[in-house]
Amino acid sequence: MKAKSWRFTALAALPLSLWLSQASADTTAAAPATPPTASAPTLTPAEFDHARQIYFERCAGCHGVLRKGATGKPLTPDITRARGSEYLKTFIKYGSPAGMPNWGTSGDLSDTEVDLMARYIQLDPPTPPEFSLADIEKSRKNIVPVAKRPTRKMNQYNLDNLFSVTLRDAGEVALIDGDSKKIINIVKTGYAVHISRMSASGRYLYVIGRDARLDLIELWLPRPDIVAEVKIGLEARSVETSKYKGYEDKYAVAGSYWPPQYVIMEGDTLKPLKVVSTRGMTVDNEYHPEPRVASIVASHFHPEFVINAKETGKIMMVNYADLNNLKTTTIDSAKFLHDGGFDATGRYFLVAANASNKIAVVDTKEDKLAALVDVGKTPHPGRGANFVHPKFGPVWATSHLGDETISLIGTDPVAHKAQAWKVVQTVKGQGGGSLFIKTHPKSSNLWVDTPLNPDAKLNQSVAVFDTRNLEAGFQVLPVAEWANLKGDGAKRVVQAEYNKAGDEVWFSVWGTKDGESALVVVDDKTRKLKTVIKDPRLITPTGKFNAYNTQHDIY
Ligand code: DHE
Repeated sequence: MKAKSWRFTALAALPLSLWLSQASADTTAAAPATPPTASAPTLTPAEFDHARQIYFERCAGCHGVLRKGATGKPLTPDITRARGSEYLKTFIKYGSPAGMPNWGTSGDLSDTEVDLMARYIQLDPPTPPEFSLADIEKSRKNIVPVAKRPTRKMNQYNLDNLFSVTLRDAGEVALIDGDSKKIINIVKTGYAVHISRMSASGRYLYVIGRDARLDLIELWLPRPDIVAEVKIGLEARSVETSKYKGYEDKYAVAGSYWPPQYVIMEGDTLKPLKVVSTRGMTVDNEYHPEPRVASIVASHFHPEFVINAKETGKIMMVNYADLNNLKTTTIDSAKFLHDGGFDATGRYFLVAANASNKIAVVDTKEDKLAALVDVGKTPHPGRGANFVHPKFGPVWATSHLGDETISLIGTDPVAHKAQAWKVVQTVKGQGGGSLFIKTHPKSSNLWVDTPLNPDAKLNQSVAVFDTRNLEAGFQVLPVAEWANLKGDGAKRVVQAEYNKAGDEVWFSVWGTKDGESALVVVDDKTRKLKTVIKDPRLITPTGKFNAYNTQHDIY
């Protein structure tokens, strides 16, 4: 009886904005959760709730909901109890050079919270509820029905050059006119909103939050705004739309971290049509209960989504031509698939299997693995960078979280066959802790950020190479200094994004939630500061998505 009341107290108190929506209240009550065993440290129900919320917000992304590990180490009780509270507290407070953030000394967690988390992770992980198609449908809001939407563009904005900017800690996106640099609208989205993606026609913008709330923004409205919303699970990172000829704007697909599944929806209403679980065997033929859906892209060669299951290393080419008789080609690659992008032709998709230190190359025309390429430590390309190397022809590049290198992979199996799917050159950047690399077909600059490098000098600046002469090394631009933010908190420079013309490049200067942040626009040709966009509403900007470049996979 005692255990039961513990269980219901803990689950019922969970904030709706996190794991559960209103619509899934029934699912909550039925959710299985494992109470702590006698030998584990004890937590009050209130402490348990607080710890679970912190775990969801800070830890689950790397260690997994069931704590089986991925980018971060496994944290199951057999491991954590053997380590003991003092060891765990030190690790959580100070972090590690291998990539564990210093949650205590960074000020993100208080000493009491560090102590709480050290005890929490020695308990059995609670299993969150499942989320069915009915739960998804119950959560859906048809805010502006299709019949009431405009039939043509009702504003004067140059929508091709619109930027959708993630305001991470505000749970919002800022829609910014790339021409005037003025904020068009700030739209309330999901918790710690993650990415934005465009529909094939450029009319719709899709935004997904970590809490799996998916918002559909209609760009034709006099002031672009949300017209539909749905919760596709309890935790998510990815969304994409159908781009194959004849299916433009027809479907959206979103992948969730929990439950491990993907959902295909109507593109204009977000009505869920099909939910498919990703649970199953890894490429090493072991069962995994939580293969989270990482990146998703839309094929240009077939009516297919390319869906990457992180823990299993399986890449699923899901054909959406007939949802009732769903055909899926499953490609074995390498474990811990994360982020990636197309080569310049749009035929090959290159995705980081980050903790395997590999890039998997998928031929989306033949639906086959073209290669598995060994690169540096923990590749993290974002969507990567395509350019023509003076010696090796077309290449795609990734930087790394775990070392300072940038790997260049040949992508032309016809005219540069000997170089195709091989690392043709490795250059050294400023340091490890890189998350995103970027160039543009009209530019010869290659930008490499280092926001997770512990050295403030590195995480507050960006390195830029000349793709025509990589041997010459890089120039460092003091982007955070240019932003001239008030206060001493973090000022991480993150994710370069080009405008449509490819003649200017935008950076986020990611400040603290309560402090100042900014967007810094650099002239691509001169590499000089063009302008700083500041506004009290720009809270913790991180990812930026130029409508045209995102719609056409230009990077
Ligand atoms: Fe991301 C892309 C997952 C932390 C900013 N991030 C992605 C994708 C995945 C992912 C699966 C690919 C989506 C796609 O293409 O369909 N990210 C995760 C995590 O699991 C992780 C490591 C931990 C977590 O708890 O979420 C994580 N990501 C972050 C951040 O802390 C970043 C830097 C800031 C933020 O806003 O949260 C961040 N992730 C981004 C951005 C992209 C992204 C900007 C898209 C890059 C692009 O150019 O497309």
